[in-house]
Amino acid sequence: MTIESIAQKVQQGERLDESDALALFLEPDLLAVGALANTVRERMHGDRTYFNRNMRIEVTNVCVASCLFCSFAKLEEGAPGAHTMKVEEAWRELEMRMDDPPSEVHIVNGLHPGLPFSYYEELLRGFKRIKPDVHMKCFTAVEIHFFAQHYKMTYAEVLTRLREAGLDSLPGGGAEIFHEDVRKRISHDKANADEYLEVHRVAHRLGLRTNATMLYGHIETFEHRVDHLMRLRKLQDETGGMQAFIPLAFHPDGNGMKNLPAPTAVDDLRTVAVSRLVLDNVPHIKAYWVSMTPKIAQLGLRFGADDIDGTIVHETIYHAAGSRSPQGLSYNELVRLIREAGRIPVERDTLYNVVREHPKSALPENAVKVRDRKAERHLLPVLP
Ligand code: V47
Repeated sequence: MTIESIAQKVQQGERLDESDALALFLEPDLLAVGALANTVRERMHGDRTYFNRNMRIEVTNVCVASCLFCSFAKLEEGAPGAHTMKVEEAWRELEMRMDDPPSEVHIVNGLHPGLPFSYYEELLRGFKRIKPDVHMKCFTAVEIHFFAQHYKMTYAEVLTRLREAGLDSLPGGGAEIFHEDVRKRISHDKANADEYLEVHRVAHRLGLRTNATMLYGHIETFEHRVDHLMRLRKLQDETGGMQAFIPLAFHPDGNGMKNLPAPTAVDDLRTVAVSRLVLDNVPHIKAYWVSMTPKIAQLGLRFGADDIDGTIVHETIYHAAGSRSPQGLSYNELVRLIREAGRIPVERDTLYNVVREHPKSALPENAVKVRDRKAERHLLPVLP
């Protein structure tokens, strides 16, 4: 497979196969791969680039699984650093932000063996009491699988009960690398690939949207990445329920693979680009600024990504693993990153309904450079 023959397929809107995908990972000309992905991205979204006002909460880091890449989990309650919030503490995180409220609360947790199922139902209900229109994007497929086993329910029962309590969609975490040769080494004691995909299948059948991820840049090969993308594309052909794909760059600090280097910028950008080209049926590709850094994520907007995630406010999982990205970005910082990439910033809700579309470049850049929150508030009304 040559880049020219792949380019021809892309121009004709033809689907890429495994050997094309592998060739893209091996192609030395990164910019050629990026340009192809950019063509597809602009065909799908033009210059529009999505972001949202969201916040991350991890209510517990107690986890019975022992994933090799995780720097966040503690095996049991009472271990140094283990923490489980009371539901009131978690609600407080949103209450404190009600002067500038997020439209989405994104919750990912450890697999806690000692909490009753009612804890999660109460958690969701409380958030909706505080802000009835907040979108609750909570619990990875791995957590849903754990709930089903632990509380002896089917996936459909777990999802239905959580939806009745306020769950709106599932985040994409927990996918890691699907291939058994890798999965058995990095996360052997949680949902396997088929189980992860089946949870998403059931969620889609129930009308819930989901995201999907891939944790790359550790012990996996490019063949494993291709296999991962192909399994997701197959599921999406079947259900169409996936909204966004998020490649997650491995962070080595403080975990069982700390001797490995983190992926390079070239690998980050290439992985975004190949994801865009292979996942032709997934509407959105996210350059997640926490995992790639805001600077590489910004470049990702020219390599196939059309989304940069959101304000986040306070991220824990990547910061435990050595991320030097900020904990959160302000609304105006996101607008600026997108604008300076020559794109149109579009504030969205979790389901990609447009909240506010900003003009491509309306303010002198030094006006949006101001980081001070008070100063930003002063500037906000100026934005058309
Ligand atoms: O499932 C954990 C990953 C995920 C490390 O759905 C690590 O919109 C790198 O899934 N290095 C949680 N990655 C985050 C996640 C996510 C993020 C942003 C948006 C969305 C979405 C989902 O983080 C975990 C795991 O795959 N992770 N440790 C690490 N050391």
